[in-house]
Amino acid sequence: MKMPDSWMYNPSLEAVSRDVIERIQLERLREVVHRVYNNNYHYRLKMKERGVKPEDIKTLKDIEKLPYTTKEDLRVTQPFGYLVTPFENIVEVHGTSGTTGEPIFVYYTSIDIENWGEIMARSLAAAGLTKRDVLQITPSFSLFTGGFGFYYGARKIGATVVPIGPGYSKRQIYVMQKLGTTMLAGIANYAIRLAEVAFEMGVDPSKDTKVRKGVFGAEMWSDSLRKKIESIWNMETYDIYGMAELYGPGTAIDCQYHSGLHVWEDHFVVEVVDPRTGDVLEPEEKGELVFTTLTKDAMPLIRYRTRDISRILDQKQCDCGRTHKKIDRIQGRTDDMFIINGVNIWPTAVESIIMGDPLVGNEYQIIVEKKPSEDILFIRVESVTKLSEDAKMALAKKLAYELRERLIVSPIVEVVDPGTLPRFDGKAKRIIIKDVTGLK
Ligand code: DLL
Repeated sequence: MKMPDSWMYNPSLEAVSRDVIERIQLERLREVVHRVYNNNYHYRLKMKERGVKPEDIKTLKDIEKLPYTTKEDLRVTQPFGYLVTPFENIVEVHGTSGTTGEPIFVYYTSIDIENWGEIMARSLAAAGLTKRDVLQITPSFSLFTGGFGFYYGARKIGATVVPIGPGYSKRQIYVMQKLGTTMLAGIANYAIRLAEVAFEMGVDPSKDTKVRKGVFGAEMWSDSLRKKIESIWNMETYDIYGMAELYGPGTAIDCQYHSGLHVWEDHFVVEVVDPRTGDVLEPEEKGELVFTTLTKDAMPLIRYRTRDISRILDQKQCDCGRTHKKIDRIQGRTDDMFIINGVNIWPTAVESIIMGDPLVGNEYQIIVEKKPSEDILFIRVESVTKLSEDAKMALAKKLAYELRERLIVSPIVEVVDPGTLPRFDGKAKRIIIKDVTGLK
């Protein structure tokens, strides 16, 4: 059977009418709220404090009566605080990447592994993975959810899985060429790293490999970086979103129309709230993503505050036929915004501007120096090829001008040679905050 470039793994649920989706959501929401109330001390306590009982959830809108759950709630009750099933039912454990502190453990029963595989299979099918594809999985198979998430989904589709994990970039290129990898899965920034290594080996990724599709996520990646990856590899890219607390990758992905990421709504209820006040926002309004899990078995989460910034797109039928709501690409995190002399700056905004310049290479660094008198923003960027000192100065001046015009900050920009700045096999660490106020 010939499968189209992009197809639905489970059309009876992916293209179902909105009425049915919402009916499924309400039924599952009521069930999960009863479950956590009856089986988890912390949820029961929080709901009692808020004066809400499971019976009060009569419509989907009633979700707003429920208390939020935060990363801090999970952290202070580690390791087992939010489990709602006996530990003997747990078949797998993963953890958050710990970018905001200590890793938080998350737990899976065999039902969870099945559901995670389902949403990942739907996501990979949306990106066009079929059983004839060779999928090279570059995130690690570890407490990090990246490797296993892609694995469970690809196994359901029956694609040929190459579970290589991160690093050993030369070997990645070798394997990719020998096995004829057609799809690459990973962290966006690693696609750039791999391309650099390929060129060092005399391999042009756009011509000398069969990789034509990539599924990337796990960190913010701007539209400019995306364009760059697509052109270097001659590939179509798909943006996959997820987090350990919500199974892992697979909460949402864009379809072939690339106009937002479909959230698998029979598994999650998505809301967007004002990160400061917690007020629920309307579609199109930008704020913090909040998810309620509808099918998680071991560790369901009610109104989980992700700290990720996005918006729910105004509901319109997508041309792909999927009826599940779409969110915008992630713009940043509530905790990675930094403030320069009172102006709020999102790293994505900086990345979009610098990566949009054709003379800028693959890496950059943002250094914020907080002094008692003022904050100074340094931006170091690599040029795409080695430049003369004069050309470096000219590029730095141009970028500083662009950043000042668009972000209302006055950064000091330095252009350095290609290959000078640090590379990362996992999530990139490009922002350095130096506090020299003496206040900390
Ligand atoms: O990063 C899961 C994942 C693996 C997603 C592979 C996609 C691909 P955590 O380590 O728990 O889980 O980190 C979750 O990563 O809250 C976001 O801030 C960020 N993130 C994940 N996907 C995206 C994306 C995995 N597509 C945190 N765009 C989340 C931007 C993303 N940020």
